[in-house]
Amino acid sequence: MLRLLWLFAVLDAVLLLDTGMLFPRESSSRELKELSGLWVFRADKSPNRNQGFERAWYKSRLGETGPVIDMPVPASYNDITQDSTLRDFIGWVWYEREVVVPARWITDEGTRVVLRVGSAHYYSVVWVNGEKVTEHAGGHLPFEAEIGSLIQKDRIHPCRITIAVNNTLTLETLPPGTIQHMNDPIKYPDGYFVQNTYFDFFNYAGIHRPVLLYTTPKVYVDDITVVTDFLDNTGFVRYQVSVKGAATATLKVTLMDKDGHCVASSNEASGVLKVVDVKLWWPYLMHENPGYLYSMEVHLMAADERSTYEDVYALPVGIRTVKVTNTQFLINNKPFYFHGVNKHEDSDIRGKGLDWPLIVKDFNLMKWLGANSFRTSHYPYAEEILQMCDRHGIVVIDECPGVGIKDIRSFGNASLAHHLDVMDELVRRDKNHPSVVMWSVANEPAAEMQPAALYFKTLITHTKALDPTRPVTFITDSNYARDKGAPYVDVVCVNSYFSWYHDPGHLEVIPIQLNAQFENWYGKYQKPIIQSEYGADAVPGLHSDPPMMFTEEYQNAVLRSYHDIFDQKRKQYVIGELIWNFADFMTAQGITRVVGNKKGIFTRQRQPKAGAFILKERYWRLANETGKLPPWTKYPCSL
Ligand code: BDP
Repeated sequence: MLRLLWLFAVLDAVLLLDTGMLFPRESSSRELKELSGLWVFRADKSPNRNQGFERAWYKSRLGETGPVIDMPVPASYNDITQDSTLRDFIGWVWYEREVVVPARWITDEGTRVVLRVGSAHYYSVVWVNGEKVTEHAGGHLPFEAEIGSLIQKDRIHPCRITIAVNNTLTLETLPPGTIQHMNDPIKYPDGYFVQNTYFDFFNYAGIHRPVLLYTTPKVYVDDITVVTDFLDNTGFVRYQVSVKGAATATLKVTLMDKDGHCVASSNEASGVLKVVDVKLWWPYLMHENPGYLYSMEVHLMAADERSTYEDVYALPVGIRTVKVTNTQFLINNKPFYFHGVNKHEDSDIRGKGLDWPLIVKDFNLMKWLGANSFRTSHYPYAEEILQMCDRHGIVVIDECPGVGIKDIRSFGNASLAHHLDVMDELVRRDKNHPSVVMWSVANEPAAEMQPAALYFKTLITHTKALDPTRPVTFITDSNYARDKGAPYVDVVCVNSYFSWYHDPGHLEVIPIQLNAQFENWYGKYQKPIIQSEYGADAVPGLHSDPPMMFTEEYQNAVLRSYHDIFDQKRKQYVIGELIWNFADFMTAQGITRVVGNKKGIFTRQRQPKAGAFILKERYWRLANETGKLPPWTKYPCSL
């Protein structure tokens, strides 16, 4: 009973968000039209970058306003051409695509047509047939607009979608940045400016995730929230369905197992589904059948004087619990040790654009490595990736784009308000993923600054109120003065680069410094600790023995030395280790980066460096000790 009351209480909190952002799925009542492929593109290279707005480029075909080029969507635009001014462009770029919309979508008055952008960096304005339909601040997260009435106005021509995207970062965006104007005529051309950022990845821009049109009936399932629990063999799925378009509707909610058998059902908009002989959602390498998903099928029926409406939406549901004690991270009440990676959405040519071959390759590599988890450093990843995690049992620390918050002016009210909005959007999008076990509100902010204490207290408290079912963390570096968020988090996540940024070349300092790091943080906060980043750059093919910085041997030595201390502390309160980084990735140009960051254990093209084999051996050994290997794995023969 207490358990059910708790489920009710937390669900109400999750529902603080009032409009849904369900992933668009086809069903018997919903159609979908992907607009991936070639779009028409033009960068606004006018001195003030504002010509597109001054001359209203959205009013006619983009090709009529000036020279245009082909641009793939989804993809970053930066690496598509040979033009360095486009690679390094700052300002507005314009995308356009004409779409033939099925006649029925237009003539059927009971149909809603929605335009959805998976993500665009960073500020977007969208027009349909020359009329503005929405704008959105921030990359990495989806936004939508209902466009049915606009496409009805012009039934003859194809529907013209124009999206202007601006990658300029300010002190109040996430991540923050500044524009610096260089006014010295002896050094710089007239009107010269640069974008300064305080994070270590290339500031890719463009439309990064699929754009699509989808339909729902006029009365539709707007959102679903699930919170799960279990007791002995019984699973509980507390759910809430929110309906839009009518005051009343009849609902039928059915939970199906993997074989399509109904295991529980209800006719209420909210309630608890009881699942006997529950199959829990388990992480990869913790159970022989990881990533078990039920399907919650919501069937809505409604009627008004004109018509009847029927909507069907199927949500994958994994039943699992997450809890944190002061020394452990528990999934389904069993200790879970994160042996995983930090990633980036980053690859040759497409930059941060969603790319299925890359996604599947990365999952294969993570499984090969024996990784059971990753952190979405340093921003929310595509929903398609989280769906893969749900299905494969890869555990996720879901991070918002609060990276590079280094300037005191980025702790002001406007920044905080935006940061809270972004957390709202992130939780709304990802709340139902069983793979997501923790929220990360920021990476390495300059939290020693005085306003940071209140900023992070507000941010973390807000996030916990949004979702009391998941722990919250923020990622700190090894500087203890930056602990302002630590009193409020559930898990302390620390990044450190001993023998790299501190005492470069001195491998011998790692044991003493890493040991002190753990003892200090645990001593002060008595919270479990994840080593959320550690590593060293290795230029593939560069060798030296004794090891020197930037060689594969040095990267190996750093990993081994960290691992020795992890092995001592994981018996106590260290609950995870995430290598920085899974793969090499592109950064801004600078004197510490040789065509990008080389801390990957895989190259950017996903080939292993020597360090990958060290990690692979370790992760499989850890899995053998702490988890349960699925029957199909052949450890240790697979090493
Ligand atoms: C860490 C940052 C990460 C960087 C890494 C590095 O969190 O984004 O890429 O350092 O310098 O402090 O390699």
